[in-house]
Amino acid sequence: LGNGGFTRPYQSIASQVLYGKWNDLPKKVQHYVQDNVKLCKPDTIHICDGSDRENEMLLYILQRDGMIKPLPKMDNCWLARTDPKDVARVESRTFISTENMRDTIPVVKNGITGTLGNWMSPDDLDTELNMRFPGCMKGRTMFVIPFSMGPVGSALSKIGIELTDSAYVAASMRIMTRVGKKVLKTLGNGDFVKCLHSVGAPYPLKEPMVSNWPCNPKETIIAHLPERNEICSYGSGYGGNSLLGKKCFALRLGSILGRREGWLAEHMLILGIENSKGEKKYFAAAFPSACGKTNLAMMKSALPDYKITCVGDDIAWMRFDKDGKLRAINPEAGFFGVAPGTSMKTNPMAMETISRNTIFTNVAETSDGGVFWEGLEGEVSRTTKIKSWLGVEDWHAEQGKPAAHPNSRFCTPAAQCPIMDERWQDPEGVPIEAIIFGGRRPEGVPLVYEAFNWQHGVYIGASMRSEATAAAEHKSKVIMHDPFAMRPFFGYNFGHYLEHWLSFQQKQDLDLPKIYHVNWFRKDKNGRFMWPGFGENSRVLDWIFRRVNGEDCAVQSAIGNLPRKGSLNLEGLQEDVDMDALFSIPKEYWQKEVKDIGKYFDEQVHEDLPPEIMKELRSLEARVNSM
Ligand code: GTP
Ligand code: SPV
Ligand code: MN
Repeated sequence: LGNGGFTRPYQSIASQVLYGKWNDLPKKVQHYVQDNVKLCKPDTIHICDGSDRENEMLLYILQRDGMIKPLPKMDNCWLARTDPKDVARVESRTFISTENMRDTIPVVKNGITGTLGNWMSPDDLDTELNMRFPGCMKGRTMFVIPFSMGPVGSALSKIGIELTDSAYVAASMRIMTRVGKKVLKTLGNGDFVKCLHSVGAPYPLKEPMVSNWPCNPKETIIAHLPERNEICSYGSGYGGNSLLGKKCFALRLGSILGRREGWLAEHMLILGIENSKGEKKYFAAAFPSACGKTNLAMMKSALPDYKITCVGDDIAWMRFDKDGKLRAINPEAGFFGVAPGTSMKTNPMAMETISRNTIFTNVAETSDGGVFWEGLEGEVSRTTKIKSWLGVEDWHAEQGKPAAHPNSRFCTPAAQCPIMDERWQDPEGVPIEAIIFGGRRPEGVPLVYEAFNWQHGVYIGASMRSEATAAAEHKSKVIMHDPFAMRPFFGYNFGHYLEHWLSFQQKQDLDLPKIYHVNWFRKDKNGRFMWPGFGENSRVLDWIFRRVNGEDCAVQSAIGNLPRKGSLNLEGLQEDVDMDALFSIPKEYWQKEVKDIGKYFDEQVHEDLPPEIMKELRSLEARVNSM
């Protein structure tokens, strides 16, 4: 083995293991590690066991390397600042590689650039990976992370092994997933999803690090090989690019498995809602990145009649059980949530959750050792000094740049959330009675409407659009198509995904959930939100709850069923809301909407679009035209 020009005698792999026991690894895992040690050439190996001692060690290493610092005002909380070039998911560098292109992306109309995923041939991907991975971990430790998506041992759960050269990833995976010995025991010599990750900065470094954050933005690639059950991610240490259990496994590979095995892997929160009579339901909701899932999942209801509980805030794995009920589990064990906008006023449950054992990334810090971001202005004293995420010492809003990066995040254990649902780790999952779609729609789209039936609901999911956010590299606030909030996360051809969703209406005896669309983000002429949002969204959940119970409180409109006048409970609403404006459906706007959606389907999904979806679009068009 090369070692700075000197040769040293052959080292057995077991002797490279500085933490953990090589012989504790099942044979299949040993082979996977061995192959990649040979390829990536790390100096040492750490086999994660999920223990507290290990956590202390990871935090020690991260501090020693200047990647995190303690936040003394809080309890076991840490601040990481990344290289400013590595702050979000990189969709343009995210690929799915299959033999057959059409398995992965729809065949687009002639001359059009596809926007529903990036495909690469296995040969081309091999070339790309071979340019990057050989020797990529030189001078670093390889962490071997056995993790379970879903409660360990649940029939709905799945196991992965992530190999990474980032202690930040190892520490974050411990929060976001279930890690350690129990997972290995459950796995035995079974198959697992192979997840290889490197920050792409071997020693000696080619370029100096920024903020002590190793990464390689020029060479970043996030690759999925569903036919080999593999994920290879290189060059980024950031969230969705590096915590491979999350978007790469639970959504992209998960959606492929789901189609094959008859279930659904979705970018959805799961919440429980219980009224004062003790009647309880569970809803799932898909909003695009940075569009309100975490906030809805742990909201404090403004209606005193309801109690909300949280099952999950980002991903749902759902399967119809033998009684035809749709059951959902949250495959994660933590929240990787957007920091800006989180406050005691908007999301007190999140504030309580993140007060301890939390890793913050790219937020600002206060002179008394706490955290700060946009939205916390009212919750720090005027004498506190703020240091921005970029390290500007005496930060002031007047300087024109945000204190925290708009996609700054907290990584925190779900178990700490005061309103976790008592069944959030139930291996059977919870029964879903309503599915809610939504997005940031500044214009034209009412607060809530209901699908006429399952097929219409699938159409509504397919036609979702939303203003771009900072969760990925998109720059301006354009309205993007984001079907099912899954555009960046589809593991396979979106046309086939639609067929999969539609297939459930053909099956006998399924209790298909009702489907809704919500929009908390409609704006008035002055650019202000028309609806107060957050806890007040419970008023919409209440209406949905009553609809699911069969209450006659809706009226038909061209786009779906709307709350009958007076049926939305507005008791105690502090703000003056122009309900007529909030629920208006401007005919011209919707005529244009129908046209845009038609063009999108025709260009992007083209021959892969199921005829049922086109039929729904045509019916909508006819209803809008006769408004
Ligand atoms: P990802 O983690 O990226 O998938 O995002 P998410 O869907 O979980 O979004 P999140 O709940 O973190 O909200 C994103 C941003 O939207 C935050 O800044 C919130 O404060 C803001 N937000 C959430 N809900 C509402 C709402 O009801 N009204 C308004 N005006 N803003 C909201
Ligand atoms: C999202 O972008 O939808 C997230 C954050 O939840 S990330 O983990 O980076 O994907
Ligand atoms: Mn998300």
